[in-house]
Parts: sequence; C-alpha cells; structure tokens
Amino acid sequence: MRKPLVAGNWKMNGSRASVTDLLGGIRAGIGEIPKAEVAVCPPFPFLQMTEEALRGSSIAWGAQNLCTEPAGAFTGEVAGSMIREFGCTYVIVGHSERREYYGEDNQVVARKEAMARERGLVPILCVGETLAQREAGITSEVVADQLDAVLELSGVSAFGKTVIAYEPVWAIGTGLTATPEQAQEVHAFIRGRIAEQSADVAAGVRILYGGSMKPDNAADLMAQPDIDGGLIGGASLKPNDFLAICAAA
Ligand code: 3PY
Repeated sequence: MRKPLVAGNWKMNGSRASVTDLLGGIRAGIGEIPKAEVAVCPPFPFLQMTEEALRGSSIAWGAQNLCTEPAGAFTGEVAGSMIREFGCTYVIVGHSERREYYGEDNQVVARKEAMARERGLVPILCVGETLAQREAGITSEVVADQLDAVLELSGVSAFGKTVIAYEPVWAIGTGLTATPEQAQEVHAFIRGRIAEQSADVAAGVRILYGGSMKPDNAADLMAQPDIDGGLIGGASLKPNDFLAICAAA
C-alpha cells in the first residue's frame, strides 16, 4: 500500500509575514488526514521558520533544490547536509524550472538525486515533457531518459528511497492540467519502466502528479491507480486550497 503524499512547492514566493500566516493556517487546518502524508517546500531562507512552526505536527517539510557537491567552496549553493540540519525530510530535484532556467540536464539532476539520498533526504524527482515534445509524440522517450539517468548512476534501488513527480511542463504555470487519463498513462509508463528492473521497487515507489493541481481536479487525478498524490504549485500558497487538496488525497 502506497501512502499518498501531498507536497507544496512554494517556488520563490513568500515573506516572513506571509510564511507565518501560511504555516499557521496549514497547521491549524490540517486536522486528521489519516491517509495522506503532507509536506511543504518553502524557499531556503524560510526553512528555520518552517521547522519552528511545524515541529511536533504531522506536516513534514523540505527544500526545493540542493547542490550536487558536499559543503565547501561553491559560492551561492546550498548543501544537502545544511538542508538536513533544518529538519527537512524532502528536497525537490529536477523541477522543470531548474531544467529550463538553470540548465540542469538529466545527469546533473541524477547527481542531485543521489546527493539528496546520501545526505538522508528523500528526493522528489521531477520528470515531464514540454508541449513540443508531447506534440511530437515523444513523451515516453523524454521521461524514460530522465528516469534512466538516475537508474544508470544509482541503480533501481534508488527508487526505493525516492518519490517521483510527473509534471508535464505544459501544465506548469499555464493553468492547463493533464486529464486524469493523460496523467495515468504517463504514471503507468513510469512505474513500468522501473518494473523492468524491479517489480518490488516499482510497486512501492510513489509517483505524484504536478502541474496546476487544484481543489477542483485533485480528487479525479488522485483516483487514478498510479497517481499517489500531488506536487502542488500555486494552490499550495493558499491554506484553504492546499488543505482541500490534502483532504482529497
Ligand atoms: C505547478 O503546479 O505549477 C508546479 O510546478 C508544481 O511543482
């Protein structure tokens, strides 16, 4: 049985005041959500506040990126060990915004995935195709390459300790969402790709859907057999919307 995970990707949003309100609102409203695990991923400067606000609650937290290297002379970077020190459980790696704006290719993302696990963090590995790639009919090749980079560097056992998020790039920040059937097709492909190397790992790996998941589409998406929760963008910045998605999981 895979426990669903709903994780908020706050991206580069927030201020001391808004983060205080958001964390307070989520913690106050979370109540009993027995079936789902819930996490938030704020920007680095807010991790300490997040740890203080959520410690002792059922809500986990994580970061949005980490350096491929251990701590040292890498100006402007943040090491996995530092993230871990602030109580993070998760770290997002390979979000399409990192791939697109910061040139992170599949090999860099695979190294981040490995570094996260080495530092005791659970990576949330994002994969997904652009609109042009979907229209060219190469969605599965693109996603396979993204997964294979991790399989080649770390082996299939990595997916025993990693969460995958399928995020079609065309559904990020556009308001477009994959239909439940479109998403399920890719989720099943991802699980199948991992099953080629280990049926047990494939059966256990959680595959989240990300890309404009909202309260009004969350239940239908998460009802699909291979969708194990969501990585939530804009809706994770509004406590009521985020809590409604958590309740749907
Ligand atoms: C979105 O929903 O826009 C996301 O990018 C989630 O990571």
